[in-house]
Amino acid sequence: MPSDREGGDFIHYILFTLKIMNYRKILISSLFVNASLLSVSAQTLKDAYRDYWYTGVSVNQWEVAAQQNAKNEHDVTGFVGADQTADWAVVEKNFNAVVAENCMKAEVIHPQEGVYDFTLADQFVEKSLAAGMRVHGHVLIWHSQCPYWFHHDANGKLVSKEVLKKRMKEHITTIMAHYKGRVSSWDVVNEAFEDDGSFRNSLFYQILGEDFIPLAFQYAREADPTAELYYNDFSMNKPAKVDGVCKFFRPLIDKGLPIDAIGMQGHMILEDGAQEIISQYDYSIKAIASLGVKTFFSELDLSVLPNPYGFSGANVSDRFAYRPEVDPYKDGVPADKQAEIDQFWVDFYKMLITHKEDIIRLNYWCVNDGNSWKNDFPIRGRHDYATLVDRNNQMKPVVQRIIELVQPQRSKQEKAKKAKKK
Ligand code: 9MR
Repeated sequence: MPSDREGGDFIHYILFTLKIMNYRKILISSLFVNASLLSVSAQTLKDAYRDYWYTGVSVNQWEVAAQQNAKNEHDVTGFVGADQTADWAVVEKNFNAVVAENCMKAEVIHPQEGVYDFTLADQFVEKSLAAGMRVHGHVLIWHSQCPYWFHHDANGKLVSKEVLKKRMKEHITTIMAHYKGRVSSWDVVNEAFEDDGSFRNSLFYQILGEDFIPLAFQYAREADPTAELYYNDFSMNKPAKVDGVCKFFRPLIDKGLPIDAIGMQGHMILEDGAQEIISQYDYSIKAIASLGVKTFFSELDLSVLPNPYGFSGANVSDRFAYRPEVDPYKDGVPADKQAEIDQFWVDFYKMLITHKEDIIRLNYWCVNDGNSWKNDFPIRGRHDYATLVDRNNQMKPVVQRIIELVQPQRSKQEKAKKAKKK
């Protein structure tokens, strides 16, 4: 029998042991909680939506490789790029598909007749494939960033139908053959329509009429029968535009046009009205799906800045003058505005989720707010917040809310409670 003192010590010992056990329990459960919280917050956009669609992003040449040589010091628009290779970690971690922002456009890759320069595009494709990403090709036939030689003869006259067909076929075949088996899908034709649904009066249209579109798809299918082939345009939230595009493609698709999807760029402007944008895209997705092809968003971003000129679309030639009043968030976005932006993304994703079966890919345009083209378009030198990644390469908090939309797991609080009880 232990003495009183011994008995007291014994009780202390028991209490002490229980306490330790309790601490251990708390420690173990808190480790458990932290681990589960970690696993929730470590979830990435690409992983959360893996069973829904590809989550992609465009990358520029300075994100792919630090450019040393003078030839690559500026892009085709004169923008001087600094070394942005640090962005690549964000790309690899959060996205599983990529597209080149500029270096696969005709002006870069095929600057003169018969002269191809795959230098930048090859760097981009090799690095992306090595990182296990799906590579999308942008773009084969597009009126913009298309070199002068493509449509003109030596005397500066527009070429004949036959010459343009030959040039288109050679251009498409050479580029697609070069990337056969490596580039999974292509924007075969880009931006052939105006916002009212009529044809854009591009040089392709002036020379070949609307035939340039089915011809391009035919050449592309012949060049690489394994690649997916897409049409792609901006302002596809506008009913008149999507209706015009669908009206043109429906009979062609019915007759067997080799096309896999019709894409929407998705350059959005918050000032247009969150609910309006969302319900318009809801309509557009249904309209495209009714043709029997898939859809995708190829260039998603959301401008949160004022739109005093009532601008819409993504015509790169549209520019307006800078005024301080149109650049209100130089030092950051106020909390109420941020809440509105976040709610937009959540509601937009909720709508997209209902169309899971029809969407191939959600592709963001530019990796982060800092290098987004929206800072310079349509007004140069503004501070926009158009992407889901901030200027320090951090995913914004709203991304976690977007992830939780498709996470069937319990909420963090429920998880923590359960773990405590164990
Ligand atoms: O983001 C691209 C920007 O760096 C270029 O200066 C611009 C030149 O045309 O093209 C931008 O990308 C466009 C894309 O290729 C097609 N849709 C509209 C995009 C924004 O203009």
